[in-house]
Amino acid sequence: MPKPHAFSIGGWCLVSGGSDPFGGPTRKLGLEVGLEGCKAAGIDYVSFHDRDLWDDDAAQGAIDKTIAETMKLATKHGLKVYNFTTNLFSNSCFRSGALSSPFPKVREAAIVKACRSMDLAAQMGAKNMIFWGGREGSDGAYEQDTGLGLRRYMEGVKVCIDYALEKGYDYKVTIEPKVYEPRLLGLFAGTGSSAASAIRHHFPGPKYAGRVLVNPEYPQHVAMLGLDPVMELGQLLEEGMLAPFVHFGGQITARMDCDLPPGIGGSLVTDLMICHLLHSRGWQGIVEFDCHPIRTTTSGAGLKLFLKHCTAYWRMLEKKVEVYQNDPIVRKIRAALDQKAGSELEAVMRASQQGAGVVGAVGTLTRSFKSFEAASEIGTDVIEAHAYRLIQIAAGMQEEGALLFAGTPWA
Ligand code: GLT
Ligand code: MN
Repeated sequence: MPKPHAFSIGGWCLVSGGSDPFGGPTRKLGLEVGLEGCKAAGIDYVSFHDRDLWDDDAAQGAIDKTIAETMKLATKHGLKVYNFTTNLFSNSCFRSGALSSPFPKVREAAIVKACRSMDLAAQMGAKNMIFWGGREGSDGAYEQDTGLGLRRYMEGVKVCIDYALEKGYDYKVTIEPKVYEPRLLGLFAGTGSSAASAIRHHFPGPKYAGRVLVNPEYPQHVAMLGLDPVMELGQLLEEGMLAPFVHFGGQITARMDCDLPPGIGGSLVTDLMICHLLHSRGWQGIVEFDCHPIRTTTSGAGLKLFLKHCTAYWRMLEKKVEVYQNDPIVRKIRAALDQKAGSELEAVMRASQQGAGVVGAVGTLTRSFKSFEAASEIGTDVIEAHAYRLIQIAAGMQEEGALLFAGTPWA
């Protein structure tokens, strides 16, 4: 049985009123309604932006009071604060970008705000600081060299990390990639792989090792581009760049960020494989829901049902992961897909790892190689069989579905 993941949710999701560009809120629920629903749903953590809690120009006294009230409320409902994030996108001063704006006055404002958050998040006991660069990009005017823009963004994040380290805070700092929206052309470091590459380039050396990571939002921020999150997730896990949490929700492919309840609009097979990959890699992080009920849900009861759905959905995926791991048909399919390499190939790979003897090893391999025609004769039908079995497991039809495999090597 895979070890179940713990859950968190964005506080902004709990108070989301369901507005869209064509209409205002359809529900007005105070934070406490959502917090109350979290415990019942099995959610242990909640996260905030600075601007969810206080106005950007609020005085320190007012901020301290809000922190005390929020912490009291969270504790009352058995919740801890997990992530904190600076809203560097809503204030109109950030219309040209924030840490990456071409205008130095705006970059100053962003640094002041983000460093202030570093202090306030510590007061709330947050573990990670999320940087989502909602305005770090362009609306299509190519107003600055895009490499310079990305560099400014990363250098701004670095100032905030250096500030936190000097103050003795031990946050993990995460970049949350999204390709576009609200900026129309694109955001800097817009995909998981581009964010990972930028982090490696701008945060070299042991001081930042393992501290600056990528927190993806699946499927929303990837599927909105028409891509599949499982592809990117594998890279982040393989390269040790995945944050100790992921954002999760639902998305209709190739739309603006929908933040739908999990499962709505997306692919159950994809969600299952996200959950499977995290478990099979032994990732023990937190699943943070960054999504909200749709606009037709107007009551506190509806919000609480949504919260239960979020956690029940992930638990359902985990049950299906267990079915997948123990399924006899999958085992046979996997055996065909996970074959051990022969000794000549192994010798080539070993030489390459050691950085010596590659020419000799490839020579040996070439001499024992029969023909491309022979290489083409291997059976690869198993790949499609795997997809069929996955669909059956996702649909909960694995018992009836087993009949499909009668007469195949995987029955
Ligand atoms: C915004 C965005 C989310 C991010 C939040 C963190 S802000 O709501 O759409 O995906 O996680 O800053
Ligand atoms: Mn998110």
